[in-house]
Amino acid sequence: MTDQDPVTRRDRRAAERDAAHAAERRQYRTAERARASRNAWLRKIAFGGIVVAVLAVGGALAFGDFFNRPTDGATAGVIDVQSSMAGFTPGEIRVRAGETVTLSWWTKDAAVHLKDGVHTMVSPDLGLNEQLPAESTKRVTWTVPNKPGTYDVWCETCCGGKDAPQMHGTIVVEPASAAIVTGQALG
Ligand SMILES: [Cu+2]
Repeated sequence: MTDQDPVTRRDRRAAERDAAHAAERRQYRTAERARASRNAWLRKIAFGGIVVAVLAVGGALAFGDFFNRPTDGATAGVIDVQSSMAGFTPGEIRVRAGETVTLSWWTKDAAVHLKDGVHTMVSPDLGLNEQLPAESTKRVTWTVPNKPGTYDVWCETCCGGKDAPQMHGTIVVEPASAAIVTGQALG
């Protein structure tokens, strides 16, 4: 065994150095690719987050009244009605002739905006003449007269009262028989 030729040793070291540099470059490229794909991911997540935030804010604005409504533990079969400066929400309710319904009627309006400190719900044809104190919730139990048709209901204690179009709502009384036929059809 003889020592390796110095030239061969130099060549071998040069080759090792090249190989090491090549490996470094490969590692660097791999890391670059990983970082690029991570950044793409983060951009997607950030964009998704913005979309979710926008939807959440929009939803909160749209349904704020709904979620913030003072609850009286309203349950199924109870009709939720809000009175405000915009009138009744919903603007139309449907009931059945002869049935007894419960309205969960509420407002967030302060007394200062309301004549005598109340909103009202007036529909002489339907036997309704109710008062709702400011910032309160009240249950109104009402037996719907057996008079199918479409009726006007209004508030006469704010925002111009009966003369103001926005203070009116609609109550549709559906015939009891139609409801029974529908019920049979649905089995
Ligand atoms: Cu009112």
